Order: sequence, then C-alpha cells, then structure tokens
Amino acid sequence: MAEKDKKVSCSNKDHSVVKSYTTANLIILKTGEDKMIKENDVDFYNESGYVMVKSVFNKQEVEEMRDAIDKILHRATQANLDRNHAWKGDFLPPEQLKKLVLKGFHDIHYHDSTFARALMHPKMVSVLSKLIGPNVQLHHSKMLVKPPENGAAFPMHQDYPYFPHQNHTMLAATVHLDVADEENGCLYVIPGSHKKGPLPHVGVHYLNHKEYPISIGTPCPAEAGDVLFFNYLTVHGSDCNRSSRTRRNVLFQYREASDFPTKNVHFDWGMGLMVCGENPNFDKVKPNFQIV
Ligand SMILES: O=C(O)CCC(=O)C(=O)O
Repeated sequence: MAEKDKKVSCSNKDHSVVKSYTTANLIILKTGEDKMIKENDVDFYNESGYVMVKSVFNKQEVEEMRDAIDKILHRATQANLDRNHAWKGDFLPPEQLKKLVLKGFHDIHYHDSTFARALMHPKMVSVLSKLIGPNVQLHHSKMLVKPPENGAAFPMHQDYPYFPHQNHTMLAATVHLDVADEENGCLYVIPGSHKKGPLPHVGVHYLNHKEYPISIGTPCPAEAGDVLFFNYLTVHGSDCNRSSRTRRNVLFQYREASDFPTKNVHFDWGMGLMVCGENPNFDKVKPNFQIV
C-alpha cells in the first residue's frame, strides 16, 4: 500500500478519513518540499549568486500576504506613518526621482502573523537549508510595494554594506506577490558578482550608476508565489514601475546561525530567530543592543 493511502488508527469518530487525509497531505507536502530545489540549483546559486524557485507559495498563501500588506498600509495611514521610502540619490534626474514612490516597511512579521508563517514555510525552509545549511536564522523582513506608473527604482547595489557579516552566508528571499516583469520593475541581478566580494558604494547606499546601470543586470521576471534567492554580495537592483500594475514583494533576509555581524548596524526585532535547525552558540541568543 502506498504510504499516503495508509489509514492510521485514532480516536476521531471519522478516524480513517481524517487521519488518512492528514497523512496523505503531509506526504504530498514532504515530497514537494524535497523537490523544491535540486543539487544543480544549489550549484547554480553558488556559481551565480542567485536562484529563482518557482511556486514556493500557492495562490491562497499569496492572497493572504496581499491582504496582510493592504492591512499594514491601512494601519500605517491611520497611524500617520505612511511615508514614501523611495531611494534618493544621483542615479536619476531629480525631477524624475521626486515623482517616484515606494511603500516600504520593515519588520512585517511583527505587523501580521501571515509573514511569520511565510518566513518559516516548510518550502522556504527546504530551500534555505540547502542554500545556507541546517542552522538558519532570520535577519529581518520587509515589504516593497511599487505602485503603478511611478513605482520607485533601486539602483544597483549589494546588501552587504547595510549589514556586513563574517562569512557572507546572508541571503535575501524576495517573495513575489504579483507577476513581475521589466515593465513593472522586476529585480535584476549580475550573475557571479558575489564572487567579487564587497564593492565600493556611493556612501554605503548604491554602486556608481554609470558603471553599474540597472540595464547591465539580468532581469528576473517572476510569477506570484515565486521566490528569488540571492546572496547579499550579489549586485542587484530594479527599475521603476512604468506599467499600470502594482508590483508587491516581501523580502526576508536570512543567515547561517554562526555567521556574526562585523559592525554594530541594522538591528531589527526578531533578528536571530531560528528558522530551521538549532543555534550552536548557546551563549549568543540575545541581541547585542539596548532598548531605548
Ligand atoms: O524589490 C526590489 O525591487 C529591490 C529591493 C532591493 O534591492 C533591496 O531591498 O535591497
């Protein structure tokens, strides 16, 4: 008998149906998880610094995250904290820059439990444990909503300068909640750029846009539910949203549990949360910062 069809005794009235349904579901999910990425995907990530994983989240999960984003935006407006988080700088002419809008908020898993579930989703864990290793921690979470017509651009940059770590295991998992393409500002990456190590940025923010225009990157179009994983040394960015469609992403940043920060910067609530495995550093479970 196939494992998924096995009936397991339990005390429910309708026990055989309930339990065999549950067992089958678990097995289907487990099979799906195991198949999330293969060895050659891990090799691709190590060589190229990024990998796109299709259909990590299903339609219902995507819908839940979209609803949660709407609610966060609504509460931000009510709290009078709905700011424009579009990046500033010399990468675009000032008159163009001032029209651009980004709805970006950090710590989204503290705003809505949907994101706490998403960042620990079994399919995410399956990919993360292959790309990072058995012991994975959350670093932070955020949402990036590019509205239609004037959604903000991200000049090419590495994430490294924002939160440098010793072993460079840090990666972003950017979850697409809409179809993303070149028209509505999908992500671009420079394959293999992570191998160059930390690059000089303008301030700490972005790379010289003349040397690194967004157009030199490889576009990463995606469908809702797909997740793009990229190392924090991988050069990436995205163009403006010129379409009539919104582009919503949520981004989780993760690291290996023994990869420690080299600078006292960028501390967020929930940093160090164990996403899978165990913390091998028994004496380092409290964040090293003061509550003000
Ligand atoms: O979502 C995007 O378009 C880019 C986000 C990004 O580059 C970042 O948050 O570092």
